[in-house]
Amino acid sequence: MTEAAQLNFPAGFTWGVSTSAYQIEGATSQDGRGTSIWDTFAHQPGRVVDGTTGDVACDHYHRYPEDVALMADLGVSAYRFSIAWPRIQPDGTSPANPAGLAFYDRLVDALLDRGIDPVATLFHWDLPQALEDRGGWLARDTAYRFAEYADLVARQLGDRVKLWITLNEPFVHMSYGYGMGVHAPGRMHLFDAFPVAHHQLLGHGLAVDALRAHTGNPIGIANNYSPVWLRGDTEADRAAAGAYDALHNRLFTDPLFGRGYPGELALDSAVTPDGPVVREGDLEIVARPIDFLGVNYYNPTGVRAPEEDGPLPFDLVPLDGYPTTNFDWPVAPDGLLDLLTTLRTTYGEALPPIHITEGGCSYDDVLTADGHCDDPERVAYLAGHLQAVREAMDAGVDVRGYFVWSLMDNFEWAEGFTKRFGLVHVDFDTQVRTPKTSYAWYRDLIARQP
Ligand code: GBH
Repeated sequence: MTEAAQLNFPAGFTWGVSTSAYQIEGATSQDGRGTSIWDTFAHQPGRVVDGTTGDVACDHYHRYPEDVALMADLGVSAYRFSIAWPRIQPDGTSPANPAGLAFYDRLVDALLDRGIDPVATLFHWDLPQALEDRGGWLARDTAYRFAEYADLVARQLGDRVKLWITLNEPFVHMSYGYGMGVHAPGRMHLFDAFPVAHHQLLGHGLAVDALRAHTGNPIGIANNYSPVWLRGDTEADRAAAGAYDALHNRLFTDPLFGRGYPGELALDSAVTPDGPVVREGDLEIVARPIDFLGVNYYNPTGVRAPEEDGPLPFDLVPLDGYPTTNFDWPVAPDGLLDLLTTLRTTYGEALPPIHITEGGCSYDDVLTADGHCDDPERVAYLAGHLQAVREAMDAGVDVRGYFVWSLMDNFEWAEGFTKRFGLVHVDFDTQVRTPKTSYAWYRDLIARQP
């Protein structure tokens, strides 16, 4: 294991933590907040493994001063949070709800008071339900509504937000939400979810324009990436790996850098009853220049050709020889090094600076009777992955920051409260926050940097 003492990063490297609105805020019907697709989904029986919802979550909406104090003591230079669209526009189209804007105003000012840079994500999966009722991201109109929402937020927060992120993980929102139906909105369009990809990316590009009108600060997007590790040596295995890479990694990246959609996915001719999905001029909007690429990295994926004829052109296989988290995700820091160097070789000079906007792991963290929570696996995970970032930087990849997922245990989507990713333990009955060993480790690491 890498000791924290060996991890030296250049001055100015951003040390951060990440969260998202629905996972921590609670207060879902307060101060005029509208219903989001996650409220609807989590309240349907059988959707979330432990039957929980984000109604209260970490009660961050009321406890944000305490949470900001925890971040200040941790010594982070930045905090990545998301803004709940239905707090700003309860039905997705209305004029701005002043009480909704006011919450983020208070949060941003509290952060700035403590010298922490606010990093805001506009969309982390909590679409206003009223827009879902009009087709959600399957509808082209949602892209234009997203740009209007971006304008309302940017007018209010402008340059007080130091980094702007349009979308979080559009791949997961498309595949889990609209492809397999395991996330909100719970639709199952496995083979015709592509409009969801294009409309999110179109919304991203339109939002970049809307944000630029109100801020000079950097704008990016947070994609989740998984390096594809070939498991097999036949031509068919290689084709399967290429197909998975195109779908998981390149679908949401190639068009950002002016390459259009990966050819092997044959998406450019996609049509819906409303006409072609990709219209004239769209790809120029999608490719609006961005100032940084947000990279969410958890693990690599083993891929080979399907053993039997099935609906998908690949099989995902476990990676032998790696420890796993309690989510069964492999712990593979070398995957992060691989990913970063691959992004650099694939996109070359077109690749902007990178922020690792998420990285972390869940374990069965136990709070002892005397109030300690020891999580050595998380320390090892973070040390290994930060070492990988350092090596990628030495190899010439321009990485500017790392944001741990997550500041605190929270509502882990379809897993409810059964998966803990935090540096801070949360007791969901009492709302007591207890920093874990990993919090002290990260604090010491940050304190030692120039
Ligand atoms: C992120 O999604 C989200 O942005 C965040 O809200 C969430 O809480 C956090 O991560 C933790 O889940 O190799 O087959 O086991 C992460 C998306 C998709 C990454 C599944 C890991 C592992 C699939 N994840 N993937 S597998």
